[in-house]
Amino acid sequence: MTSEMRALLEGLSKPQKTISPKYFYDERGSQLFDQITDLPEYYLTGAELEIMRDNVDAMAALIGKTASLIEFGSGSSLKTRILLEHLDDLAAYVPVDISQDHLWSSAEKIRAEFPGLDVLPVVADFTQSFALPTPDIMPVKNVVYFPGSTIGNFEHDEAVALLRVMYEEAGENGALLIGVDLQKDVGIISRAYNDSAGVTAAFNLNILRHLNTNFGANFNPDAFVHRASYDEGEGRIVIELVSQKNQFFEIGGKGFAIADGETILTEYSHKYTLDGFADMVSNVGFQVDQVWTDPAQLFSVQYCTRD
Ligand code: AVJ
Repeated sequence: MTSEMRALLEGLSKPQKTISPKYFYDERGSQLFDQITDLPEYYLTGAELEIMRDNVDAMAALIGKTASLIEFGSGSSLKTRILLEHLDDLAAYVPVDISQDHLWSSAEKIRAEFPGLDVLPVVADFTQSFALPTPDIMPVKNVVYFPGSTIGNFEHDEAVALLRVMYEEAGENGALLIGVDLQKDVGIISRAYNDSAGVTAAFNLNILRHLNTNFGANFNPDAFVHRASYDEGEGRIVIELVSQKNQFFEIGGKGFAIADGETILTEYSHKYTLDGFADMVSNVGFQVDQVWTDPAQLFSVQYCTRD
């Protein structure tokens, strides 16, 4: 049995059955996520893009000349392009992703769009430290870029562990540029994960189809419904699949029972206060130097340096 299957079975064997959000992103799931980012209720992407467009000159000034930009993720987003367009003297651009196919195809696109940019993709699981490539030009500093509020998927301890990896990869006089979704009116947050077109529900249910197709599971997706609820105490959206009856499923040669109303947890999406986020990064030795928000203060992009 692969270690991946072992981890899947472990998650489904917990009292709170769990499937990692990384299983959202098969081909169909990635398409559905793209649709989510265009939904009127899903404010995150629009707000972050607005922040990037309005403040990219200030960001470029802080990043400075001859830096190496290390993106945690494959770098296929428009946000990355906005940044690269305004950083014309990078020593290198280093996208880091576990999925080699996705990483290489998006690196090729970036190379075609930015001739002269030294694009050095690294295949790695960025939750563990990894070796950085050596660009032809010696970087003045490393700036880790982590857009999209993906930090929100991680529980507090895991988020701190990931920030510690970023701190190490940034190195001396390095920095972190990170997108962080903010706490706000619960109705706004809740609607972003319960859209009226049902795209988020389809995205959530697709995780079961993905496990059926690629991991030999036999879930009945029609017997589950999407639920996204905001936990005010924890400051996070909890995304689950709710079983609509007592039923069984199998995966990796193991059988599971799930009761009517019982859930499978598929994702957390943490929302931060500015103070809460500053506190968290200070645990690993970062300090927040600059915070940009959209006018409605829905979302933030933050520049942190090693103190
Ligand atoms: C890509 C993790 C930032 O938490 O908002 C969107 C994923 N899940 N709708 C988020 C997601 C459901 C998204 N992140």
